[in-house]
Amino acid sequence: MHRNRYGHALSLASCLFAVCLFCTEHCRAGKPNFVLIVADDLGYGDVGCFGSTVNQTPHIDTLAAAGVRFTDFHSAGPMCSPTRAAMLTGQYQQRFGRMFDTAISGVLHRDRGLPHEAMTIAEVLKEQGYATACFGKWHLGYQPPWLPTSQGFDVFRGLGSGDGDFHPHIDRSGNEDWWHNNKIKMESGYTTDLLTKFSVDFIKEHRDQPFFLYVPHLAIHFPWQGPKDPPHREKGKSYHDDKWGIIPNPGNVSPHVKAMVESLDKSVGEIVAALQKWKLNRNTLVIFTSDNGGYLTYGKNFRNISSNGPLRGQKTQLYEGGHRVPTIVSWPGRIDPSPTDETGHSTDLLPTLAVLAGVARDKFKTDGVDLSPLLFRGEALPNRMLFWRARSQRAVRSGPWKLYSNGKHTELYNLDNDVGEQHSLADQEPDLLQRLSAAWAIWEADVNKSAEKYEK
Ligand SMILES: [Ca+2]
Repeated sequence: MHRNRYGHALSLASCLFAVCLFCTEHCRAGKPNFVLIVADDLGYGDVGCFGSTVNQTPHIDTLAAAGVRFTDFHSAGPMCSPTRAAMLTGQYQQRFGRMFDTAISGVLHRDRGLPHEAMTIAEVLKEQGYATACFGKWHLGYQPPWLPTSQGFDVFRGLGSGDGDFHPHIDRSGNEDWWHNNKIKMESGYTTDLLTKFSVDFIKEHRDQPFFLYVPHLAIHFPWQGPKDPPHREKGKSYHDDKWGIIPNPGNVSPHVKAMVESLDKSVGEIVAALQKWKLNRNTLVIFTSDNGGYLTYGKNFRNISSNGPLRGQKTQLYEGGHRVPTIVSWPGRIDPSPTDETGHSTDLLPTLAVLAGVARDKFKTDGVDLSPLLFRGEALPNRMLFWRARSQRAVRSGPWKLYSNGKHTELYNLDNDVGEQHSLADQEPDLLQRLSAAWAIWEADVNKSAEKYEK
């Protein structure tokens, strides 16, 4: 399973000297920029470099070819808000309360959000002098004071909710949902294109200082609308029971998703081109990932939506299809191009960026690990267990082993030879099953203790 790791290490050896020299020079000269592009509901098999034969994604494929393509990277949750909370704080989202076991609701949680004392990547980097921007879907709070400007971002443009219409930017409750910092500022344009324009402008404006650009795209979340699909929602109407867009053939959503994926790919290309135009690409780490797996089906009618490749399950589930996500880390000239099968996790991003920005390890909390030794030297990541909880579902990962439970029965898979989770070995490996279950219980007690103050 680890052949890539060692191959990666060997190929890096020849340029280690250059990297070290760079680090020395770099630390004198300044700090790297970070661009974190997060697709929404993008399945493991939705882009070309991860096996899609339906969607054309030349720019994402080029990014992958020039960087490290993670074949075993995992979102911290199988839905939007949970992963975003973990990714931005570097901690398991369950530490902030059970509200983050699932997507936060525009009906139930309108006056709540990610706790203000949670330290985000933006806050960590802002203390290092970074300019910070969030252009996209927040979904960690629906309105002030729960928007990105309260979590370390200098500027926020985009959606507070989880699924605005891609054209009129109306959320599923019928509210206008297009913000500029803490005020609604409606703008016309296709969501993906607007976010791209903001990103390209931000790069230009901040080209002379270190920046953290967070681009949490709405694509490819529903409403399933490509750039040429019609608007769906009107202000003042509720779309809780009719939220997916205008789909003439619900049995085949794929053409709409294809248009969304290809628009997303164009956005990645334009952001990378802006970095190249301003000669920032060799001083910028670009991360591309997804917040959870794709939907294959939705409700009774919608079929043929996303692809999770060979993986079982889909968004909302703790089978691999719900949380193994296409992830790429690129830094031309600094990171050796290579795929890796090392196991990464949403919580790894904060420690990685913090360390690269020169933050002392005792200055931030994290449940993740710094990916730098893997990215720059091809070293294996430390052995660890990873844990998931989504309401009654739970999962544990340790090496190749994956425990899955839906609250009623428990399954055990060896992902090295059964990535599709088809053959449970729970009966053959009772001791291992018990060990993983016990570890999960210890983990849950730990995160629940952290969450106590938020559950009152
Ligand atoms: Ca999502």
